[in-house]
Formats: sequence, C-alpha cells, structure tokens
Amino acid sequence: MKKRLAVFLFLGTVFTLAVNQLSCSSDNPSGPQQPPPDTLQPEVMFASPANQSVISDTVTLVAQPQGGDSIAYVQFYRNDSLLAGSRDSTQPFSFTVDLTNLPIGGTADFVVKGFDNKGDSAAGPPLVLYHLWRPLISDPDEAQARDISKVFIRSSDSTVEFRVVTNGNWTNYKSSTAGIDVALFIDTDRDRSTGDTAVSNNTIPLNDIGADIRAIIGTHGDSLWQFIDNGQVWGPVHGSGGFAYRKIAADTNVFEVGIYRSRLVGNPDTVYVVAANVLLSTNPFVWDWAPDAGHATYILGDMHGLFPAPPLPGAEKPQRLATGQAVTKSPFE
Ligand SMILES: [Ca+2]
Ligand SMILES: [Ca+2]
Repeated sequence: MKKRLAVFLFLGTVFTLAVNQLSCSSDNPSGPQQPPPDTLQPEVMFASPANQSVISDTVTLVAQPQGGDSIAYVQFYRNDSLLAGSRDSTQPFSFTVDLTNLPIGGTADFVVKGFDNKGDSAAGPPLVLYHLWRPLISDPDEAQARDISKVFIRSSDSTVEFRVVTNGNWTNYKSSTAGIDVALFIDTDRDRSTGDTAVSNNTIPLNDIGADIRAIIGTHGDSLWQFIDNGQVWGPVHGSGGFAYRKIAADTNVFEVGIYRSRLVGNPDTVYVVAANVLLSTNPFVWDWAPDAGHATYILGDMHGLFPAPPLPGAEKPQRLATGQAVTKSPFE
C-alpha cells in the first residue's frame, strides 16, 4: 500500500512540474497572441578603431550590431554630416575615410547609426580620432625666441614618440645662440619621491613631477638619461643606444624623437610629462616650461598604433658633445 502511494505521489509531482513548465513557456496564457511592441532599437557601435586612437591619412571605420533590433543598414556621419556613400547593409559594416586634409593632431568626430526595416534608427557612442599625432601640451607664445609651442605624442607597443614645435625657427639646432636646448622630463611612476625634482643646481623645480627619464635635444647633445635615485644623479642610458629614432633638420621649428618603451623605467602604462627649453644666449638663461605649471598626463596603454610605423633604423647612439665642445654645464643638471 505504501509503495502504491509513493508511485502516486511521484506521478503527481511529475504532472505538476510539466504543467508549470508549459505555463512558463507561454507568453500570454490568458488571451490571444499579440505582437509585442517594438521596443528594440537597431543598436550599433564602432568595433574599430578604438576611441581616441591616433590614425593615419586614411582610416576604415568598422561597426557592429549590439544585440538590439535587426539592422537593415548603417550610415556613417562625420561632425553630424552624413558621409556620402557610407550606407552599408552587409556585415561587417565599414567605411573608409580620407583625413589627409586634417592638420597634424587634428581631431575627427564620427557617429554610426543603425536603421531597421520599420523606420527606426539609433546612433551609437561617438568616436574621436586624432590625425597622425595626439596633442599633449599646448603652451602660449611667451615672446621668447624659440619657446615651446606644442608637444604632440603617440605610442605603439614598442615606442613612445614626441613631436615638439617651437615658436620661431632655429638655424642650427645645436647652436648655443640660435638653437635649442630642449628637455623632455618623464615621470614614469607618477611619484615625485622618485627621480629628479629640480634642475639648474636644484634651484628651479621641475614643476610638480619627479622625473625618472629625460631626453635632451639640442646644444647639450642628443641623449637619453635615467635618474639614479641612489646617488641623485642623471646617468646616460647606454646599451644599444639612446633613442629609437630622431628627426631634426636645420632651419625649421619641429623635431621628432622616438624612445623605446622598454627604456621607460618600470614599463609604465601612464606617465607624466614636462618639457623645457633653455635660451642659452641670455644671461641668466631664460627658461620656457611647457606646461608652465603642473604636468601633462599620457596613457600609453590607450594607443593603438594605427599611424604609420616609425622609422626604426636601429637605435641611435646618444650624441653627446665631445670634450671641450661644451661651453657651459648643462642647465638640466
Ligand atoms: Ca618619479
Ligand atoms: Ca611656457
């Protein structure tokens, strides 16, 4: 008798479970089927390049659906204007844009919109891209000869690159009267208690950073240095050389220098940067800081290497002045 009762209870449980299952799977068990309201949007967003990338003269925008309504086609917009011919109904949605006319460091703003077959459309998050270089520091014209105007930056997995522009040309950049003496100070651990905090015999603070690496270009040689905390001195970076590359010409106002990321102490993701130029032809020397106070912050991990690969002819040997050539001790000491 007990056995029959157990079988009966078991069958009852199975029946109840089955009914529950059917109830759960029915959207509308109490009335006729209604088409659900169309609350889904044809959501789409950029898949590449990543937001805030540095890109070359042309870039291919790629967009993908975001799991909303099915997408009939997408269109791409730049500064709210539809890009002619950008309609694409085949995944992956893409469109190639020519940015050749954009200035170096200029930004381009893009939006992609998805459209469904019911007349709905939805815009994805905007995309901002930089042309060739990303602005890092913009410094006012301080009416000094060859003071720093702008510093641009970009990076890849292997290098971080700087592009420095001055107000007014130099002739021979190494000339102590008509050249430059620029230092790029990099706080690789964003910690003022490590690295150098003041220059010119500790009389001029390096704004608010503790610089662990410095690159010097100009009168006092083209060289890369690392601060030795144990001893409080700068030591040249030896090994396979100083810079990854250096591009500087006579009678111009811009130079570029590449540094291997492996040279940055600790291989940081984020660095602080302060630039300085010293006019050696005046007594006392005239300093130009960029920025004038504080520092610029750069996240190396943000960059995506979409600009042309930098020329890497092999690391450059640090070019330091020969004995007797230096007329003054470097003001960066
Ligand atoms: Ca530091
Ligand atoms: Ca300045």
